[in-house]
Formats: sequence, C-alpha cells, structure tokens
Amino acid sequence: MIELTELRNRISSVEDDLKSRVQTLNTLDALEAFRIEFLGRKGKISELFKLLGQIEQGERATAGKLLNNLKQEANAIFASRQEDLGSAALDQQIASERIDVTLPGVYHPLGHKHVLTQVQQEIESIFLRMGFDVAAGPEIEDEYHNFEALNIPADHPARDDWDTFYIDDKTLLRPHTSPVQIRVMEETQPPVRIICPGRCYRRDTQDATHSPVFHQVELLWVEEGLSLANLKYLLEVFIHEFFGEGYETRLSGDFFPFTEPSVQVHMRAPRAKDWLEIMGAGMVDPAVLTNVGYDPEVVTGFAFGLGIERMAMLRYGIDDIRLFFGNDLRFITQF
Ligand code: 2U9
Repeated sequence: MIELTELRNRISSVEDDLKSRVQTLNTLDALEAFRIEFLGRKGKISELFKLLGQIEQGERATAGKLLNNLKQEANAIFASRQEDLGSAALDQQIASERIDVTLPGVYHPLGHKHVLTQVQQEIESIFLRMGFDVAAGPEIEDEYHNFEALNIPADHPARDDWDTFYIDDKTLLRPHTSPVQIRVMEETQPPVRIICPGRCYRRDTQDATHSPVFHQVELLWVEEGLSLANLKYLLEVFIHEFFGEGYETRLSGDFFPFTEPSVQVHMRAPRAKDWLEIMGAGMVDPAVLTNVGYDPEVVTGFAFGLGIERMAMLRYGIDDIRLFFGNDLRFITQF
C-alpha cells in the first residue's frame, strides 16, 4: 500500500520536473524527448498511474484526480510548445524559401542566326518558291563524284583549282557542292530542279577575299528544251529578288570543265558604273549528263554556282571575308 501523502509528494516532484523543463523545450527534438519522458507509455506519469492500485480504496478517487491534473498539465505544456515551435519552424521555412519577385531576373541573351545562315535560307526560299528542291550531300567526297563525274579527269590542269584537303588517296573535303548534283542525278530521272547549299573547302590562303572554308549554293535544272536564255531569265529574277529591282545582268564567256558553254555572271546596281562578278554558270556539259546516265540528245540543263559569303559581302558592304568566321559579337550582332 502507498500513502496518499507519498503519492502527492511524488506528483509534486514530477510537477517540479515538468515546470523546470519548459524553458528547455526550444526544439522539436527536445519536445519529442519531453513527450516520451513524461507522457510516453513508459513515461513518468504512466508510472505514477500504475501506483493507483496500491492506494487505499477510499482515497483512490482523490489520487486519480491529482494524477489526471498532472497529466493535463503535461499535455498542456506539450501542446502549447508544439504550437509555438511548429509555427516557428514554419516561419523559418517560409523565410528561407522566400522568393523576392522584385529582384531583376537572370538575363539570358537570345541568339540569332548567323548572317551566312540568313543569306543561305533567303536564297533557298527564293528558289523553293520557284519550285526547286533543296538537296544536301557529304562534305567528305570521293574523287569520282568530285572530279571524274564532273568531267575533270585525273591529270587535267583544272584539278589544281579544286585539289583540296585529302583524307586518303581517294577521298577529300569537297571544294564545291557540285558532287551533290551528281548524286541526285544518279538517283533520279529528269526533270531535276535542285539547289545545293553547303560548306566547301579550298586550298586557299586566308585573306580579305579568300577563306579555306566557305559556303556555296549551286543550282541545277535538267529538263527537255532548256537553253541559256532560260538561265539568264532565272538569274535576273533571282538578282531582282535578292538585291533589288533595277539591277542589270550581263553574261560573258568563261570556262568550267562541267559546263559548255560556261559564263561569268555580272550585275550592275541602278546608276552604278561598275559591273560586279557574282557567280559562274553554264549549260551542263553533255559529258556530265552522259556520266549520270542521261541522254544529252533528249535533255539539256544549266547550272550556276555562287559563294554565299560573296553574296553577303555585296549586299551588306562587308569588305573582309574573315569577319564571318571571327565570332566577334560587334560584327555578328549587326545582322
Ligand atoms: C553539275 C553541273 C554543273 C556549277 C557551276 C560555277 C559555274 C561557278 C563558282 C562560283 C563562285 C564557285 O563559289 S565559287 O567560287 N562556281 O562558277 N559552278 S557552273 O556547275 C555544275 C554543277 C554541277 C552536275
């Protein structure tokens, strides 16, 4: 048996304990330790409740009331600290995650297409509207598609102009996009209407007008009944669309192994004195048509080749080809 007085003493000792602990309940961990110590299944208050059975029958109700008061007190402390700490923790989380929507954002400059890409795509779109397709092919070519098929036999002096960077004895970086036209003709029957834009390589020393890497657009139209007159009209439409109305066009004789006759194309701006060379062109040589299995007695064709850098330089008055490849933002952002 336990005396009620004895229980009272033990209750008030636990109560003192409780009160002295309130100040230390400053973290959720400390609060949880407090709950286990006092309110847990094996906690100090549960232990006291177990003593109830040993209290004399007549005093048990009083003892029960005292114990319930103690338990309520502990619960109240726990609940109030939990609320404080919970809201403090939330406050802290909110403070640490706060986003200041008035801060200036991180600036991601938006890029744009390089002037050479813009010019290439503009040329593509002019010819797409006229019914041409855009064709592409490998930059690493074999000698056959680059030379023989284009009527440039081994040991022909014209090879020197296009002898570029060899990968091995039979493969090289293409010096023009003409092999793309050969590849398309090998695979399709006339009529063929294509333009072939792309990167090319030449064994040129870099200066204001030469670059070992440059870009071309070549055009090829093969069909029955085409003549140089059709070529001249097409060139005039192109020049007027690309450079503007009022430009004059002039053809003069030239030589390329893959065209016969071959011409140089000049244009002259309205009121200008000088003629500017803008491209080479010609009627596709019958030998080239024969090489791809076409009958030159049935179909004829014409082709031209232009340098995209040259087109951009003429249009924008750029005087040094190296500017295109220098990646200087002061240049690039002007277009
Ligand atoms: C095939 C048949 C004929 C393409 C042609 C030119 C004339 C020409 C130069 C212009 C400036 C190259 O970039 S440049 O240096 N090109 O003068 N190109 S005729 O003739 C072809 C092409 C393919 C099957």
